[in-house]
Amino acid sequence: MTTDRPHILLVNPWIDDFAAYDVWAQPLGLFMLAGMLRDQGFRLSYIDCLDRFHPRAPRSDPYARHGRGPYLKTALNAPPGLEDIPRRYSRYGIREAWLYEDLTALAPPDLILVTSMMTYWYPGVKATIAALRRIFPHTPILLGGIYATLCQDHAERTAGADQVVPGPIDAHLADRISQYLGVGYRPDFDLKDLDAAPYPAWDLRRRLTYVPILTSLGCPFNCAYCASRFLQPRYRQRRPEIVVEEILFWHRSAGVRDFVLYDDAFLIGAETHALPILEGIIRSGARLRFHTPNALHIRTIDPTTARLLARAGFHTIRLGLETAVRRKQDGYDRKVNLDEFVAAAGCLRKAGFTPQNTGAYLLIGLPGQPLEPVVASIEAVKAQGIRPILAYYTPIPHSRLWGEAVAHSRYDLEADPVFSNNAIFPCQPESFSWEWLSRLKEMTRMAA
Ligand code: B12
Ligand code: SF4
Repeated sequence: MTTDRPHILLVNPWIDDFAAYDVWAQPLGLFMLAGMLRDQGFRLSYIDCLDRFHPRAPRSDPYARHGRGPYLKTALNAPPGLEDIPRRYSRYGIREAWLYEDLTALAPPDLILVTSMMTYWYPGVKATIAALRRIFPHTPILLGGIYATLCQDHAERTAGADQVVPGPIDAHLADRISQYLGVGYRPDFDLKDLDAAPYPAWDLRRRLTYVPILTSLGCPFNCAYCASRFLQPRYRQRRPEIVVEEILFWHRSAGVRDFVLYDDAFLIGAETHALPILEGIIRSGARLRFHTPNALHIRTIDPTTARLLARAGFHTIRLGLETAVRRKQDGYDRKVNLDEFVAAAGCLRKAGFTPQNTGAYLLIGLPGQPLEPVVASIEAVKAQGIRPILAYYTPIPHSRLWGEAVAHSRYDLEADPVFSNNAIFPCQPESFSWEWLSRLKEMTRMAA
C-alpha cells in the first residue's frame, strides 16, 4: 500500500432510540466496502460511534453472551411528537467528547463514508455527520446504507451529507468515489460476483468478539412487511466452499469462535448451499458457534438439516414463524404453516436444540392485527418446546404493507421516519395497551 493514496474515513454512526443493544449488530455493508477499497490500496481509518470497547468506556467482558452486550448511553429529549412515550430516549454509543478527541487525532481524510441502518435511527446519523463536519469542514461526506436507501429523499433533505448514495455497491458507487477523490477507482473484480469480492475488513474493528457472515444476498420471498426485495432485488448465493474458507480464515487468523449469519434466506436451496456449508464446517473440525438472529426458514428444516446444524455448532436458532394462526384476510406471507412448524420443531428437538437457545419470532403490532391470534400463537409455539419471541412490527417504506401502515398509524409516518420506531407500536391495534404488552411478554416465559 502506498501512502500517497487517498485516505478514506469510514464511520458507523450513533443510534438514537428508546432502546438499543448490540445484538450482534455490525455494519456489514460498510465493512464490505472497506474490504474492496483497501484491496485497491486506499488508506482507511474507521470510527465506530457504537464501540463497546472504546479505551475510555467502562470495562466489560467482550465474550459475555457470545459477543453481545450493552452500548453506553446518554439521555436525550425524545423527538417532537414522541414526548408522551413512557420510555427514556437516549443516544447509544460513545460519548460525544470521545468522538471529537478521536476525530481530532486522525490525519484529515480525503473522503468520509457514513453508513446507516434502521430508518428511525436517522437522528443519530444526522448528529454524527454534524460532528464530522465540525472537525473536517472541507471533507466530502457520502451517506449510504439502509436508511439512505429506504428514505433517500428524507436523507437528502435532513442528514447533512454531501451526497446520499442509495442501493448496493455497484459501478455507480465506484464512479462517485473516483469523482470525489479525483483518482480512478475501478475494482479489479466483477462487482456482481459475490465470490470474487475481498472479505469485509473486519480487522479494522477494535475487538473481533464475533464476525457476521453473509452466505447469500436478498430473498426469493416477498413478504408484505419486509423490504428485502427492494434492498436487494436479486437473490444470489455464494459458493459453499468460499463461505467455509472465510469462516475458517477469521477463526484461524483472529481466533473468532462466534459467527452470526446475516442471510435473509440461508436454508433456501439447502441441498446445494447450506448443507455443503455445514458439512464443510464439520469436516474442518473447528469448534465454532453460530447464531441466526435474522431467522431461518422453517419449511426447509428436516431431520438431516437439523442434525447438521447441531453438529456444525449452531447455538442460537431463531425461526421466522411470524404467526401460528393464519387468517385468510391477512395474506402477509405464505412462508410456513403450523404443521410445517410442528414438524421442524420436532426435528430440532431431536437434534438436541432446547428452548434456551431456540426461539420463534412472532410479529405483533401489524396494522389491524387483533391480539387474540398473538396469544394463540404464543401457546402453539410453547407447546412445541420452542421459546416465543415477540418481534414488534416496524413499518418500512417500499414494503408492500407500507400504504396500509400509513393509513392505520396514529402518526404521520410519511412525514418523519422516527414515527416508524417499533418501540412505539405505530400501528397498534385498538385493543393494545402497554399493560397488554407486559402481559403478552409474561406469557412468552417458559418454565426453566
Ligand atoms: C442483518 C440484519 C439484522 C441484524 C443486525 C444488523 C445490524 N447491523 O444492525 C439483526 C438480526 C440483529 C437485525 C435486527 C433487526 N432488524 Co434487521 N436486517 C438485517 C438485514 C437482513 C441485512 C442487513 C445487512 O447487513 N445487509 C447486508 C449488507 C451487505 O447490506 P447493507 O447494509 O444494505 O449495505 C449495502 C448498501 O447499503 C451499501 N452501503 C452500506 N453502507 C454504506 C455506506 C456508504 C457511504 C455507501 C456509499 C454504501 C453503503 O453497501 C452494501 C452492499 O451492497 C436487513 C435486510 C436486508 N436484506 O438488507 C434487515 C433490516 C435492516 N432489519 C430490519 C428490522 C425491522 C430489524 C428489527 C427491528 C427486527 C425486529 N422487529 O426486531 C431488528 C432491530 C434490532 C437492532 N439492530 O437493534 C429492517 C429495517 C427496518 C427499518 N425501519 O429500517 C430490514 C430492512 C429488514 C426488513 N424487514 O425489511 N437485523
Ligand atoms: S420476511 Fe424473511 S422470508 Fe419474508 S421477504 Fe423478508 S427476508 Fe424474505
